[in-house]
Amino acid sequence: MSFQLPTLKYDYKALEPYIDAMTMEVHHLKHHAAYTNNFNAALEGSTLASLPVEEIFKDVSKHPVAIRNNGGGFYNHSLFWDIMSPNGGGEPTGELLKAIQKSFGSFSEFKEKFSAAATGRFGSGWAWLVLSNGELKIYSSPNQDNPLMDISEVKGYPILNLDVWEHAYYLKYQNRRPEYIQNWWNVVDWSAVEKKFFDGLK
Ligand code: MN3
Repeated sequence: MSFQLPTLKYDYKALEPYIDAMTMEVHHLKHHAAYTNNFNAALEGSTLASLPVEEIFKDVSKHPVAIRNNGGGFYNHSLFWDIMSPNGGGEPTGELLKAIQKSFGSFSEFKEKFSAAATGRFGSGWAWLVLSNGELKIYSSPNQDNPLMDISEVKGYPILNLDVWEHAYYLKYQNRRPEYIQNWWNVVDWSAVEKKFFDGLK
């Protein structure tokens, strides 16, 4: 058994003009595929290979660093594709909106804080919205780390993430990471994020 590169639910060009087709294609077929292949290679012959990825992350500090980096790359991108849509943007509703208001005051304050975490991540990494003990938290991780890992400074169930590695935006935005982040909100699929939120509450 091995981990599979997921198929996207939209075309590479579907997120334009906010994320360009070339970036999406290279990101999925080259970067994400490499993480997936290298993750499987790192697991070969290990008893970990039969575990769900979430279980592997729980003790990731005890495993070779290739498992942390490539397992993170496999998982983080799978979530990232899933929480975007050509019909995205706008604001969440219902219980998710209430939880965001409770934790951050308002949706616009949440957006500002999440954008700041993404902009401020030095070098390569991710911004996260995490369900942590029933509460929503924002933080950013370096490299391919994520909140399911035992080494994470904030632990919990990730419901939204944003890739701020240069490979995620450089072809279209070059050094303008804040512009990429601002435009990215237009493709966030709040119904997918809400689904993750309810999964995390279970
Ligand atoms: Mn990436």
